[in-house]
Amino acid sequence: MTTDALQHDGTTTHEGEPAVSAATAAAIDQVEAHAAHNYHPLPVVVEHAEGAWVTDVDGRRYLDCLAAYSSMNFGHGNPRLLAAAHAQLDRVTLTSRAFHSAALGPFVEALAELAGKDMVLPMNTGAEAVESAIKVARRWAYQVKGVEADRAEIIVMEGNFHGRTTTIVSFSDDPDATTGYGPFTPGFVRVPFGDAGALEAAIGPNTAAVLLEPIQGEAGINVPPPGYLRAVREITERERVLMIADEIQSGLGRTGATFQCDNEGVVPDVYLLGKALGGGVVPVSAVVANSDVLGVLTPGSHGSTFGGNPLAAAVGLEVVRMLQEGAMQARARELGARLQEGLGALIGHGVTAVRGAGLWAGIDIDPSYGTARDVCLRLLERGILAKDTHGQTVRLAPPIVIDEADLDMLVREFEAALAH
Ligand code: IF1
Repeated sequence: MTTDALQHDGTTTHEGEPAVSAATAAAIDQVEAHAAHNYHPLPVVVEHAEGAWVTDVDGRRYLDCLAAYSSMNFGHGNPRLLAAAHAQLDRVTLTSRAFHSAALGPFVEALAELAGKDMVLPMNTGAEAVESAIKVARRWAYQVKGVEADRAEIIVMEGNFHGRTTTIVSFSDDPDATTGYGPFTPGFVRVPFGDAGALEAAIGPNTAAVLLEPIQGEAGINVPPPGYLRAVREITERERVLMIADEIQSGLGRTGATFQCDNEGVVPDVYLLGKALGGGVVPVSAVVANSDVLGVLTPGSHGSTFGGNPLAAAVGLEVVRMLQEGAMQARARELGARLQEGLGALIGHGVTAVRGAGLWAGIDIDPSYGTARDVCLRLLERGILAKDTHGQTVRLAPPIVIDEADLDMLVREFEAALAH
């Protein structure tokens, strides 16, 4: 339970955090009393949201600069996505894959076409897409490449984040993600992110795939050196190793392209998609590849109760249709350039580095100005929602629908929050 001190103005303070209203404190206490403490959220309780803005239980508005870790690329309450969801709600929402549903075919056909591939495995969460890709890569290694049974290896990156399941954290190098969860799944080799030579040296006869984020999100919006992704593509092609791009956070317009791989002129063997694929309305994820890879899945060899459900398919189809138009990608490019320029001017004035692509930025805070969480708390006071990662980095990923005036206000308030 939290330690509340009721202030004279009716606000309460949670240890070490800014004063909040009684309504906010009550909501926080209720969650703290009954939900697992696997998060330490900022002291704000959202009740309504529209576009790039959210409103808390006291009616106070905040600019959402996290977008649910890039799930809300198309804005809260996107009219096209809600219309698609509302229409499907009145038809059928779930059949399981034991039967066909009319909504699945149009979605998987459109998504495959968007990715330039010919097959889709529809799942629900990002971690499920990653787990499914690990199983597909292993089965492909045994059945197509001819790797000895149970010997397949998948090369992953130092600093990776691909989800929270036991197999995925098996190859994490983040103690917060791994401590106390062993024993771990074998068959993974970790190499430094951005080092093509190390990757090449790690490939052996049992290597099935390389799994990587084109830009590492949780690690702090780490952009690899120019040409790195191209080198990964060339090496994996030559060594007959699957290149699996986890675009769950970097994809679907966030970096100013349909996929971050597009920005590097790279086409991976497998795309992993999630988050914004469901438009922030329902969980939708997918493994997208050609049938020479996904064809290793046969009836009964993989599945999911909700994977490819009609409601998910209807929303996912509308997301794909929006991306096929290209306006979201173009907007992320234009606004992203404006954001990077504005943030770049803060280097040497409380900011030590700015990284990112499109409308996605990682800003390293000079420790003499506080921690990233300190800056996020100051931004909260100023009506901006942002999230820190790994101590000194603030990540910004507003919905792509944010308008220019709000983006400029964001940069001004970020500068002011540094000066606290
Ligand atoms: C949390 C982080 C981001 C992802 C990539 C797969 C997944 C994620 C590149 C799994 C999920 C989420 C998970 C959420 C917070 C957020 C996160 F801080 F955890 F690391 F975005 F960076 N691949 N990322 O970023 O997708 O199963 O969650 O749908 O776990 O705290 P999921």
